[in-house]
Amino acid sequence: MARFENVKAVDDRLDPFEGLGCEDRLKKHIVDGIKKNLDRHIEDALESYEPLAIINDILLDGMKTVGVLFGSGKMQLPFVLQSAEVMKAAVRVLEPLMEKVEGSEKGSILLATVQGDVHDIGKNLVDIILSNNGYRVVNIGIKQPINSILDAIGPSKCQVIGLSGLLVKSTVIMRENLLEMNERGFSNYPVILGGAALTRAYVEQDCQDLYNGRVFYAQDAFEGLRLMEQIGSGNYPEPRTVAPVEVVEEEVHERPQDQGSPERLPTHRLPGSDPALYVFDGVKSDVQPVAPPALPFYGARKWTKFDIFELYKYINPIALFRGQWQFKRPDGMSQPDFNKYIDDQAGPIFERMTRELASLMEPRVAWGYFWCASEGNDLIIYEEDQTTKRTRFRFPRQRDMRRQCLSDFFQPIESGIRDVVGFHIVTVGSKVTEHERGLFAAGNFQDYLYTHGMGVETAEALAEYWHKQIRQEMGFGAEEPDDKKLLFSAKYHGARYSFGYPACPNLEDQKQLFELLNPGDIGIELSEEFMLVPEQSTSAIIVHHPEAKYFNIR
Ligand code: B1M
Repeated sequence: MARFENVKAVDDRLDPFEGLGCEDRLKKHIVDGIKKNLDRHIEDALESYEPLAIINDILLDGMKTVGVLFGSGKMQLPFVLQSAEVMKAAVRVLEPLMEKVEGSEKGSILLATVQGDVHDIGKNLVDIILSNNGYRVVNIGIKQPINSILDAIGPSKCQVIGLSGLLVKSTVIMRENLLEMNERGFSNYPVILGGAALTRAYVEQDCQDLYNGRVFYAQDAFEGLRLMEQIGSGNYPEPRTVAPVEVVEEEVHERPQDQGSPERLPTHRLPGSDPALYVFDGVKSDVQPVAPPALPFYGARKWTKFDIFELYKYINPIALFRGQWQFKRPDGMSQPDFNKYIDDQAGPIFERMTRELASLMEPRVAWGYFWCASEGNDLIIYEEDQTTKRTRFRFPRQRDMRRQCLSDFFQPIESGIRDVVGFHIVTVGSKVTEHERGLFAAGNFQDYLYTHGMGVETAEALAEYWHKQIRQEMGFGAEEPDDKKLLFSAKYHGARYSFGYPACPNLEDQKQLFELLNPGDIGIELSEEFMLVPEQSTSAIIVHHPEAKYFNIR
């Protein structure tokens, strides 16, 4: 913690490098993330050292200290990224002075997010950490089919293949990729797999069992770094020396998207993937449908006029500061001290970001209300005449516990009553994502993380804000909690379920959703893999039933 105090307390009039030798000065630049006077101090060091020695022996030593501080909980991720920025800036100065020395890198990895998966940030964090710790990284981007990866690996001259992916489906794709690598004779490449839907057991047991080469699991970027070191030295654990790990069943939190640490989904049994869960066997849950609210209007509408600063008030600080920006409570720090620490550290960054990004946020919403009725596991959507069937969603039913299924929250078809269901799709547009990409490319890693987090959580905030609007339109405004904290833990009337989450796991259902809401008008498209474009967008089915809460499907 002394480190952070120093960062804040630096007095520009004093020279923090006073009295230090050239090596310690450069290390201090790296560890404390100070860019000022870096060029001058590099010039001084060049009088005694070759550029390559400055990188390998001094700067990388500084990065090693950064890794140790991070690993022991004494440095937070944003400051690690600040150090990486300084490292990159230093290398930029030194590289033109160096002959390209073969083998000067510690190792090399080709990084890709797998086919159908648009998630960039996890892979890019791995890129930042590895490339600023002496590894050569060839980052070929998102949505990469195995063909492109294997086409690129030879020319890239990389030693390791790193695959990233956040979607549950990506875990299956990774498995298929490994099989294809076996078949095509690429299993001499060690593979590192990372991403929130993976489990260690799945990678180190299931995937290792089928891959002829070695495959490793990295829970985070630093584990990726450790693995690269182990692979480089040939000093890694033999396969299957890991103790059998019990299959981790999916945990569903009240608001899964608000949890700081990724929930681990079971990868060999995807939630809701068993066709039997969709076949209605006549046994419903004990949920009793309630009288529907008055239909606010039939069909879809759009809204684009927002006060961005009003929306920012709906950002869940825990999700942003701890989940996205990854501020973690250091060992031994009390919760109240940590709360204060977060306020002091992250609060001013948040203020800055809200201003800087205001003009890049383009909040837009498509939402609507439709007549509906349930039939077994299905939810039938009707035309305005309440009689003509328009479309039908089919949801999985829990095989145990309360045997819940989303359709149970609605009036059954045989009641003759037409119930009301809401849907929405919200986006903050693509400008913020483009800006984020620019920051990554320019090596502004800390702001890259901050901006990405702001984009993500502003999209979530917009969904929260609009769900509140929907509750009001449905007539539940009087029941709103006063405290935003209760809003963030979904303590309000009804629930919003995002497609792709356990109760409605099929991303394909978004096709029907698009037919209902037609969000193309506000610039939201559905990709071939049923992902929403722009990236910072989210969709949901809004259920008015007072008992509707998140539940899991096994
Ligand atoms: Co959504 N989302 N989301 N989401 N989201 C997930 C991915 C999901 C797993 C949540 C869940 O179900 N529990 C789920 C996918 C499930 C599935 O596949 N069916 C999901 C869904 C369903 C969706 C939507 C479809 C929901 C909807 O609107 N209907 C929708 C889709 C959006 C779209 O199509 N454009 C959606 C929307 C959103 C938000 C916009 C609200 C937001 C931003 C998404 C974005 O970034 N574009 C969001 C968020 C925030 C999440 C979760 C909660 C967090 C993702 C994140 O930012 N992680 C996520 C659940 C989760 O992960 N807990 C979820 C932080 C990031 C730094 O971590 O990428 O894992 P990560 O990288 C880490 C490690 O994993 C590791 O190191 C990194 C750094 O430490 N690592 C590697 C990663 N790759 C590695 C490679 C390595 C080594 C380590 O070596 C090669």
